Amino acid sequence: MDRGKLAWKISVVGSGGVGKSSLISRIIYNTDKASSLKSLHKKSIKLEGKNGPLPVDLMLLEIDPARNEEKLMAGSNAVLVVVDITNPGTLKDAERYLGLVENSDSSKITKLLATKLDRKYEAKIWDDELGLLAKKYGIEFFKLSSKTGEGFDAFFDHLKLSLLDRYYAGRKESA
Ligand SMILES: Nc1nc2c(ncn2[C@@H]2O[C@H](COP(=O)(O)OP(=O)(O)OP(=O)(O)O)[C@@H](O)[C@H]2O)c(=O)[nH]1
Ligand SMILES: [Mg+2]
Repeated sequence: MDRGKLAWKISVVGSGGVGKSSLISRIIYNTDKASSLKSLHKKSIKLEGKNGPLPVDLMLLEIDPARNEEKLMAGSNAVLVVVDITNPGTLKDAERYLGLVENSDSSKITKLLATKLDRKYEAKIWDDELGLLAKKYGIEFFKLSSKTGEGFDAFFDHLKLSLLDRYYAGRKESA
């Protein structure tokens, strides 16, 4: 039986300039160079499903809640909240955005991402602060650079596993 291809929406949430577009480019093209001004991007991947390869389209959407875009998060399968390790104000923003996610409809996959890791010598956000915030919301945090790719594969592999787990857990519930 062909149930059609799966499409999962992933919201990339963060304040102006934290690196949302660069992260999406890293996910889609494996470079940090944004190649278009579209706000919705598609990445076709194959996950290692229980019964063989599971093709999925990831729909990536960039959202800046400071511009009142938070409604766009509705229906997301995953939300990636992004902070810029060189900009401490973005951690405060992230805390507010995590609150928005927590209060919205369902139990989405949520991850806290600290970007611009290639500029770690200018970092103004520390691991213990990231750890505390992540713990408060019961989520994991990752550090990565969209520019160099450092830390990206570990994060993306983890995200794919989380999405797969969620998919099979949901099917069990509805069976
Ligand atoms: N060094 C470094 N610079 C980065 C990284 N990610 C993004 N930048 C830079 O940070 C600036 C903002 O990046 P964007 O990806 O446009 O950020 P954004 O969150 O989409 O910005 P808005 O859409 O304007 O809110 C650009 O100059 C990027 O080149 C990174 O991992 N390392
Ligand atoms: Mg952008």
